[in-house]
Amino acid sequence: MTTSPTHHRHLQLLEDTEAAAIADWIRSRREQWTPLHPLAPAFILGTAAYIEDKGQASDWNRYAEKVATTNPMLEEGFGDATRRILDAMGDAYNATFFTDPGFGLPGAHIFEPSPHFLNRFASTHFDRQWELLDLTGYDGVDSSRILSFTLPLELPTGGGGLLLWPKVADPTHEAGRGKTPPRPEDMDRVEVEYTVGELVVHDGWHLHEMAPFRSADGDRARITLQGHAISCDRGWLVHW
Ligand SMILES: O=C(O)CCC(=O)C(=O)O
Repeated sequence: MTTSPTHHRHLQLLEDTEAAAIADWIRSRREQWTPLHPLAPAFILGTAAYIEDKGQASDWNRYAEKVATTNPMLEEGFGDATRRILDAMGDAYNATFFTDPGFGLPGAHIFEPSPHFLNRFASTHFDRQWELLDLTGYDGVDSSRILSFTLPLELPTGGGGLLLWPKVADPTHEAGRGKTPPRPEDMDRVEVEYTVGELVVHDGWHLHEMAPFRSADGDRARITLQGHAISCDRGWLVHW
């Protein structure tokens, strides 16, 4: 395990063959992928609050309904890997990590090779998904303690990574609810290199962004498992 000034950690989790088997299963569920963009081949599998919930009261019901359908599917496809993520994070942070059937399980981001992804294409953001969830059932929710994690299962030609800045969110900054904070200077930016099967965990209050593709060649996609966690009295509630 390594740490850095941006407080990210790498935790070895899956063998290449295990990661490839999950990526193949995700591909086999293509008809259940949700497109993220009208033109670019970007998709998710699962239910992510940042997509379903734009802060309207009715959005919460839609999120909950979709979670009830997708959670059993994700459990069938890679429930064991999700449990291994929770166990590894539990060991690394010496705490309990748990899921709630009412919240989206960690799901998959899928980006197929395309020139669309050669330039910076993703939002620069802090992870404020927890603001979109109904956390009233939990005591001691501490939004200053959040974590985000990504498990690469397949990486495109040239690899993949995460752009991460030492900049920590100003709690008064209205960066949530779909607004992208202004892009900071790139000078102090770190590019975290992803490795298939190695979980990257970071404090979601550090500004970050998916790194662009380095090549649009080849047929390997960027397929990752993605999730977030927020601290409460019971431990760390994992959600997407
Ligand atoms: O896929 C990645 O590298 C990071 C994704 C991310 O930042 C997010 O889903 O909040």
